[in-house]
Amino acid sequence: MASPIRILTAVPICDGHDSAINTINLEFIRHGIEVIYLGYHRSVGDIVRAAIQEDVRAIGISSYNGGHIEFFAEVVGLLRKRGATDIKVFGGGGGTITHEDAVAMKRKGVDNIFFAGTSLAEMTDYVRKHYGGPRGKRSRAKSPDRELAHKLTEIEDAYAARRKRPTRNAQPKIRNTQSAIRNTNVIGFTGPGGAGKTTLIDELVLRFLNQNPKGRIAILSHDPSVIGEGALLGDRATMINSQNDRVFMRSMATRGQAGGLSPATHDCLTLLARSGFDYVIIETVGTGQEAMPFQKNGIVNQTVLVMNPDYGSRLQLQKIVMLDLADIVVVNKSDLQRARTAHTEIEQRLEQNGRNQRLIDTVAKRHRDPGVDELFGLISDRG
Ligand code: B12
Repeated sequence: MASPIRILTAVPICDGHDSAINTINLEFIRHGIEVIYLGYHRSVGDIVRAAIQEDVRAIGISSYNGGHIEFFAEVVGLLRKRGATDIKVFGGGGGTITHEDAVAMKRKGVDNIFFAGTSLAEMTDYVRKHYGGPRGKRSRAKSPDRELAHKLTEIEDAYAARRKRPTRNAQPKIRNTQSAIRNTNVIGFTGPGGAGKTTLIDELVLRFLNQNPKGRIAILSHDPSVIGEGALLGDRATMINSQNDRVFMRSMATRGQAGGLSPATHDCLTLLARSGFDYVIIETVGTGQEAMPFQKNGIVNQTVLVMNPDYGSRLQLQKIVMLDLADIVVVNKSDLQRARTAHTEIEQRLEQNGRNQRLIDTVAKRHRDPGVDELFGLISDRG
């Protein structure tokens, strides 16, 4: 079986019209496409960086701010500059992009523009027809981001085809891989959906970038999907600080695997851990009580369970396996009313384990939150 088509969608800078792209995303997903949604108000640089790292087949831009001719052309131009001409550009923008504009845009390298009144089925058919065939042979990528992105795709494709093991080409060419892994701090984040894992990670990334002016960080982020079906890979849309050239982020769909990660995760994580990053952060999908996603991934140095104060009664805590396993437990959204009770109840639960696990309260949505500072101190300490 082939991997699902992966595309990236976004709304340009100075544009908050996201209603059309939200509908289109859902239709793409319903038709088996994996959509990495970058969100609105996104710059050319952010879009091209994300598309290269995610190794998508095409970028779909929804534009209503009036600057479409220049914006689309700049996206095409930057892709060319970065050697990523295999990534195509298409889009729409109802009442704002005229037929004459579309002609000019196509002349500048845009594949297609969809006008008001086009049916969702037409757009989906277009994507499947034009971006769904096998990828042609690609020349060797000259930039590190592209090379890494291609190798991650090879690993995912190998698993999708049930070859199980990645191809030899997907193995990283690093002489001393063991010492490369030793120098990389790999941290696993898990927890229920809506606890704020992505926002928390984004705040930690900010602290890392500030503390290490030359350091690089990788994020491997997961969202759920059924095997052979589409998925909304939306973590990038909540990320602000992670839109940075020193951050390599890859979004993965679980492709039918339960437990929070994808069948290809272990190999992708190993590749990232060997690729010279200072930190690799791995984020699971929103997990349930039984999940212990990092048990099989021997290269994760520390595990962080991010909880929402609203987990129900104290009894529920007895059933959450990760409370036994996590090195650090975070009660995020600790500004909520129930957070103090949650802290006390979780503290008592952790005491039963006798493992010296750390418990930290955070408000990840708040800038300069002291709880996030404390968490950053702990994970950078490595233990
Ligand atoms: C809904 C809307 C809003 C909503 C947006 C809600 C939201 N979260 O998206 C609200 C009310 C908030 C809003 C606000 C504003 N809006 Co407004 N808005 C519209 C409106 C009426 C419809 C746009 C829309 O969503 N259409 C529904 C989609 C599904 O259909 P469609 O646009 O026809 O798109 C088709 C294809 O193009 C294709 N398509 C679209 N995108 C993509 C992407 C891909 C990848 C693909 C494959 C296909 C595709 O899908 C559709 C298929 O039929 C348009 C008028 C118009 N007719 O376009 C104005 C319009 C875009 N807005 C306009 C303006 C000026 C504003 C404001 C600046 C107003 C103000 N002064 O505050 C603000 C700016 C908001 C911001 N932060 O950017 C202007 C823009 C003018 C310009 N650029 O020259 C327009 C054109 C209205 C006008 N005639 O003046 N707006």
